[in-house]
Parts: sequence; structure tokens; C-alpha cells
Amino acid sequence: MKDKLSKIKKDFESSLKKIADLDSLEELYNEYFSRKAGEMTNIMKSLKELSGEERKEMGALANTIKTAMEELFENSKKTLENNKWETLLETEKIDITQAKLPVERKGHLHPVTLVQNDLEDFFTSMGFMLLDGPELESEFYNFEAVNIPDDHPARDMQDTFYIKNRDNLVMRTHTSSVQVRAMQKYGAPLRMIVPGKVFRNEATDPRHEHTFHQLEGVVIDKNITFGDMKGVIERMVKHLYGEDTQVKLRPKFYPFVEPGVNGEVTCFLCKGSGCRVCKNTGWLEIFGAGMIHPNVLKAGNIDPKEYQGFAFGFGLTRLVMLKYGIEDIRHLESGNLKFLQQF
Ligand code: FA5
Repeated sequence: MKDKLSKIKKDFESSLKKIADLDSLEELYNEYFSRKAGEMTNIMKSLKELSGEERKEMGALANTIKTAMEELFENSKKTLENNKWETLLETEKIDITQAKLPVERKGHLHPVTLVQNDLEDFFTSMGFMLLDGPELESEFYNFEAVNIPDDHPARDMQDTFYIKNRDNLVMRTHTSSVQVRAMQKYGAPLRMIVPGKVFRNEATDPRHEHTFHQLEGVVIDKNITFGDMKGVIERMVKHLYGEDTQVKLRPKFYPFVEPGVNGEVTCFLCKGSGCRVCKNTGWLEIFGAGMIHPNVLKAGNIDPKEYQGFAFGFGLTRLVMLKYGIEDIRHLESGNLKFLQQF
């Protein structure tokens, strides 16, 4: 048993020298001292099988060796723990003198939101209210209220998404759907804008999307003229694109205005010489506008003999294309990060 005890101690010492971390040290300890199967534990248990004198002598020796081994274990544990903290201090060291690292951009506003925010500031600073309206709209507010009755050919100008089994609901085709809602709620005088998403059953191309944004504007008061409308629109366009931007107005029929116009600006891509974005015209249509039709004022419970007004509807998405030189409208709703990260 003497030989066995001194071999155990030697083996323990040489294994201890190879240990480099606390987990392996714990494993080694269990090999020798675990209650069930540790080598040293087994020796201690076997002492009771020895006879009187031998048990006493081997008991004393086994205890001395056990204590020595436990001391060696404790010393190694302390050394490894110290090493662990030193390593941690070294690896987790913070160099407070290091220059600030660039912060990765996690996200940002969509270009349509950027232009929308800018225009909301512009119009609210001129006293316009900022309004919202439902995207799933009644046929009444989308069409009838703005003077487009059921059988009117103008319904074909805006190819509509109808809702299955709901005869009276459509995805709004324009933000003009909020005109009469606002008149009914706030009456006259009225100055408001409505930015929002609209939907049309369109074959898409570089200028046309099925889902795009518009920005509606309405001003109703006494003695409002076509000149006031032109002034507001020109101010807005110059605010967005600079003082020398030219706007071209051309007569256009919209059932909810009389007279009505559409407005174009020089194509941003070809600068007027003609390209695929402007369909070789050199101009890009960005809005419709006009003096509000008396029937629309009446639908909004406003007396057309007392009040006049103008309304305009900008293709907000087209404004964004012009602002950033985007050659294809379909990029904007594509969710393509490579495209979006440029803004
Ligand atoms: C209208 O939607 C009228 N509600 C505008 C209006 C308001 C006229 C108030 C008079 C008074 P229009 O269908 O022309 O009009 O669309 C207005 C603008 O939206 C267009 O000038 C164009 O810039 C944009 N637009 C129209 N269709 C699309 C489309 N499919 N994709 C992207 N932009 C479009």
C-alpha cells in the first residue's frame, strides 16, 4: 500500500504540471477525490480492511499524502485563477485614448419619407393643416364626391383595384379622396395637404407604379384665384429644386376642377432633349391642379357662391425621382438595400 500511495502522489504531481486551465484541474481533482470513484477516495475506503497496527500506520501515511495532494491542488487553483484574471484584464483592456471608430448606420429614412417630411414642413409653415385619410376608401369619396359619377368615362383614367365582395370599397386611386372628407369636417376657409399612398391597376414602366405616393393640397377661401394656385405651386417646386426651375402648365380635364391643368418640369435625366424616362418629350408630368369644381364644394357642404378654391395633386414619388435623379420608379418600392443605402 505504501508503494501504491507514493505512485498516486507522483502521478498526481506530474498530471498537475500539465494542467493549464481550471476546468481540467477540476477534472483531475475528481479523478482522485470524487466521492464515488476517486483513486484516493478508494484508498481511504480500503483502509478499513487492514488489520489494527497496519491500519494505523497506513491511515496516518494516507492522510499525510492526501493533505499534501490537496495543498498542491489548492496552490494550482490559486495560480490558475490569478492567470485567468490577468488574461481577462489583458484581452478586455479598453484603450481610452483610441480615436472614435465610425458608427455603422443601422437604418435611415426612405427617400419618399425624406421629401414628404420636407414638404410637410414647407406647407405647415404656410399655415396648411396636415391631414390623413383611409387607403381603403369608399367609392363615394374616391369618385362621386369629386364629381366622377359611376358611368363617367373619367373613371377609366384611373384604373382601379376593387375589393372582392365589397361593392362600395376601392383602394384609393388618388389623395383627392380626402378633399370632401376634409371639407365636411372643417368647412371653409380651409388650407390643407394630404400626403399618402395611392393604388392603380397599372402596367408598370420607368415612370408608372401600381403603388405610389401623392401629395394633395386644397385651399378654399373668399377671392381665391388661379394666380394664387400658380404662385403656391411655383414656390413649392422652387423650394424643392432651386430658384431657376421652370414649371409648364397645360390645360387638362379633371372632373373635379374647372379649369384644370397638368404641370410638368424639365426632365431631370435628359435635361429636356428627350429620353425613355420622359418618353422623348423632354418634360415630366408631376402634378394635376385646378380651381375646385362647384359640385365638389357642394358635396363638402360649402357654398360655391361664397367660397372658391384650388386643389393640386403632386405625384410625390415623381418628385422624389426628380430630386435624386432616379431613372426608374420601380426601384423605390423594390426593397433593394443596395439602392436604398444611397440615401
Ligand atoms: C390625379 O390623381 C388627380 N387627383 C390630381 C389632381 C388633384 C388634379 C387635385 C386636380 C386637382 P393624375 O392621375 O394625373 O391626377 O395623377 C397626379 C400625378 O400623380 C401625376 O402628375 C403623376 O406625377 C403621378 N402619377 C400618376 N400615375 C402615376 C403612376 N402610375 N406612378 C407614379 N406616379 C403617378
